[in-house]
Amino acid sequence: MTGVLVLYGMDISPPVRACKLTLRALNLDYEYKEINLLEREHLSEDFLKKNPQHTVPLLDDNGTFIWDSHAIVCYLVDKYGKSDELYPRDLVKRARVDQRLFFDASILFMSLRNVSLPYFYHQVNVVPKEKVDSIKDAYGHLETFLGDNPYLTGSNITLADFCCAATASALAAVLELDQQKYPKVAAWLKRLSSLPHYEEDSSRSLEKYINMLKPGLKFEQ
Ligand SMILES: N[C@@H](CCC(=O)N[C@@H](CS)C(=O)NCC(=O)O)C(=O)O
Repeated sequence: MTGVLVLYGMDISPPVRACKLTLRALNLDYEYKEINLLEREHLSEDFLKKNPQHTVPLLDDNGTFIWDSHAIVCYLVDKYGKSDELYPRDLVKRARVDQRLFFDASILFMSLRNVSLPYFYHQVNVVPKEKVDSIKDAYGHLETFLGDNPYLTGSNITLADFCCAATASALAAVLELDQQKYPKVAAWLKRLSSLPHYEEDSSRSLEKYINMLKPGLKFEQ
């Protein structure tokens, strides 16, 4: 049953891009509703009823509301995937994907949000050194996770790649990826960018995001 899925998002948001990539990979039709965070539309009574945590992305599947991109993408594969390739049912394989998803939620994305949220909502444009260091650490972990594999958990693309790549690519708004230091991360991001429709679902919004954040930031020495 498709067609009843509604994704609420803001196009520049990294976790929204991860959901769009997943919906595309599953070949699902959905309605997209833009929520302008800068206009505080996520704090409206109507949106708060759907998601009291007031974050995007938010999925409405026929009246069931799910938020947090990681919960959304896992739900989509479990419910609508024709195979379990993107989110394996095998417990050990799934645990590896989950580890990377939780890494994205708790480490990778937070290293970005800790800079972007103060900037967009409180006009804090000076980035302290420790916040830049946390981004370097996050890039380093991704480099290690990749090892000799083309994707984050091995030879197949999974939800871990969609979620982590959506965030990792956006980190360039704060700290450009050093290709000499993190060659595997650079090659992995390039590999993902050749997915069909990646431009439409991800690259254009990414460019917009970087242009909104990067020029305004200053760095503590
Ligand atoms: N872990 C969440 C993070 C969601 C998140 O922080 N989204 C940002 C936009 S990128 C947002 O909605 N910010 C508004 C707010 O937190 O009030 C996810 O993966 O969905």
